[in-house]
Amino acid sequence: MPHHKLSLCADHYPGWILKHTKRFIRKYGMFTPEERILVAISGGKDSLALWDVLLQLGYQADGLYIHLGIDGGLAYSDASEARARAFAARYPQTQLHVVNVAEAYGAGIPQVTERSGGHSRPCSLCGRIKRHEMNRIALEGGYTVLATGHNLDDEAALLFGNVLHWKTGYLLRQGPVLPATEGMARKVKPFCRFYERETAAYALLQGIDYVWEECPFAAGATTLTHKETLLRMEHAAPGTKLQFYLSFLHAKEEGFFRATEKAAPPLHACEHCGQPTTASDLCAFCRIWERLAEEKGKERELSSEG
Ligand code: Q46
Ligand code: ZN
Repeated sequence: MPHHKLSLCADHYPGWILKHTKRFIRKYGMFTPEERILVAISGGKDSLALWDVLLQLGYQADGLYIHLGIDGGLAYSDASEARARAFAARYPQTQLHVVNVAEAYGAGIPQVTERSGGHSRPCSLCGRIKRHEMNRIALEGGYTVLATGHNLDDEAALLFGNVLHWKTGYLLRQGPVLPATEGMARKVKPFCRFYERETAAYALLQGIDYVWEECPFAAGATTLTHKETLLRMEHAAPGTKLQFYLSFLHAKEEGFFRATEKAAPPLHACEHCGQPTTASDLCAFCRIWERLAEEKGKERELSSEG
């Protein structure tokens, strides 16, 4: 780890990750040992490594896997679910919640995207669905905290994109902890200061079997371009990403980013699911399924006319 001027052997490396995760959890006030944590599991290295670390540290952490119905010739969602289930079997004291979107709501991400008639991109639909379901399971299960495995590479790329476009609203919300609001669980990112290769090394050393492939819809995403740019900068000057992110957090602490006087739009309970939304009737998640039902209805009409 040239950015820390530190080299560790396989015996000591996992302990280093545990020690620093615990330090970050305390430093940023993410949660206490008394709280119940729901870890969003994708089947990839970061989320499984995070679940492992939290359990090793003695936290009460359960997992949630959301099957998005993505195949892409790799049976991507099936393969990811299998890894999540195999990992959960290593810790009998924990629970893995599984939501299958197609079974629960009638269509997976590819079908929802197809029926949106090119109006919505898969990742934007997927993001809305995942956020809603994670929050739903957290609230229903009595979890006060929702933890995701975002690492430093993810956070630095997100920050880079937010800065490029000066998305001040997003910059205000970005950080290791997003506090709970009415109807929304607290969100935390305990791995936000670890490089991707550090979480991968932890997963490998712990013998965690994870999905190596990227989601087929990730290709061409702008965050990947930002990651490549940052990687080049990191090669030229090790520690660049860490410095970029930590300096941002420091600037936030100093009050560099402030909420504007403009009042935030009022929140209402969604008429269908009850989750908070700025819309007056349905939340963004319920609108996806309402539109899908309308499309299906139109198709039925057309086929009966034909
Ligand atoms: S799973 Fe979903 Fe990601 Fe796949 S469709 Fe896009 S958002 S790339 S983290
Ligand atoms: Zn809703």
